[in-house]
Amino acid sequence: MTFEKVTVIGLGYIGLPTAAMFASRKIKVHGVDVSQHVVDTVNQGKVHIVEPELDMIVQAAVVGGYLKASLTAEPSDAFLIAVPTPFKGDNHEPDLSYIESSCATIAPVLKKGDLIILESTSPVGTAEMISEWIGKLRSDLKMPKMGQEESDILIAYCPERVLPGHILRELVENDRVIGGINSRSSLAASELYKTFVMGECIVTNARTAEMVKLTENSFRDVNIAFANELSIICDKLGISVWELIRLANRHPRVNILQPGPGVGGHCIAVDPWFIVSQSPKEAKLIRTAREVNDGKPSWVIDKVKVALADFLQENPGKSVRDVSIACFGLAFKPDIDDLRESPALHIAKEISSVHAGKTFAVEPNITDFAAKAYGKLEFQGVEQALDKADIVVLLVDHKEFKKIPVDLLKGKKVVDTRGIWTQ
Ligand code: SAJ
Repeated sequence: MTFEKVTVIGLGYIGLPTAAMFASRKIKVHGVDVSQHVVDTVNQGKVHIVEPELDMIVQAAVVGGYLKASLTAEPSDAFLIAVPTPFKGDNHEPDLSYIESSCATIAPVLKKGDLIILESTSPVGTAEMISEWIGKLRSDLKMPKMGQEESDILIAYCPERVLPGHILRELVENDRVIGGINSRSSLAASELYKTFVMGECIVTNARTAEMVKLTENSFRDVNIAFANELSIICDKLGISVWELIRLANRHPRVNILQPGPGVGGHCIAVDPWFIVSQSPKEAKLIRTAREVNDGKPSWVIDKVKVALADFLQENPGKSVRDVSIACFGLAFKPDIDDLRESPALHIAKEISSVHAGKTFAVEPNITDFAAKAYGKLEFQGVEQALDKADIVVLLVDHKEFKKIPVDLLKGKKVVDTRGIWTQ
């Protein structure tokens, strides 16, 4: 199968870099997004997200005439869907409305032989739902079914697995899991990815590929929950969790992850719920891990309250209003500016809303503070915050914070959720 033109639906953290990779291999790419701002930005050869080197490759693709964007789809040989799949409601059910509307966008321009690839993290069975949704809109096309080779349209689920901050390298180097509804779909999707993927393209069926993606992120969530639970137990027992993990990891078959203030981002804090909502009775461990990680921010806030009470007891002349608390880091992980589902942001905002004195926030990766709502938080640089704060709360292990000499923390109460100052 030859691919002269590919349409990418959703020009976000995954869709845009993937579109740019195809374009860099001289495949014509048509990008589609619901946001006029995103469409305009891409057509100017610019990017609307922070990701190393993405700006250069997008600019080259647009200037070379290989990438353009619009609000609507155009006839193509392949359609790649990379739209968000958040969860909704108290039961954390996956919200597939963006995928369904992507199907409505591409249905009118589909023709016999076209390939549809879904990259969005999705519950098991979503590729088959795409087949049904499009089948209802295009009764003239024979849509694929699991176990049947004959179809006019090919559909595969191929999860993205790249790490934000390393997306362009990982897009090329990572192995890809390719899950076609039938084997012709898998073969076609494999051929398309091989235009830029240097890793192995491993073929399976759509359902297994969907579960692989959910499993990868749940594996990490469960392992982080183990570390977070240990940190709470160790705190109670007066043991340094950092030393404990270092020592336990000397065992050749033990590899414990690091505790923190909770789990953030749009993937690991979300995807395990897709397994839980589909198999609520069976997914006991996965649900508990989510609950442990989601409960960690409240535990950190309680630690800050204890630090405040201790400080006031040691400084009887002072009232709560006189005490300044500095929160170091707001992003969901080190050295990025991404605030999505960030436990650090949640903790800092919560402290600022309940604390009668000043609450400072230090976030070296964000400069445009005015553009976002941060409650009562007051932004400060590293030095000013250290100078003014009585209580210091380390929430993200950004490189700038690792350099702070521990001497500068003398006389302050420290709540270090990452173990960079207090090992
Ligand atoms: N975290 C810890 N302790 C650790 C490791 C991570 O508390 O030892 C926290 C981080 O601080 C952060 C959260 O977990 O709040 C998630 O960070 P991460 O670096 O583990 O993962 P993400 O969300 O940036 O990217 C993940 C990756 N998945 C896996 O590693 C299995 C990435 O490969 C996926 O492509 C991405 O999710 C996705 O899009 O699904």
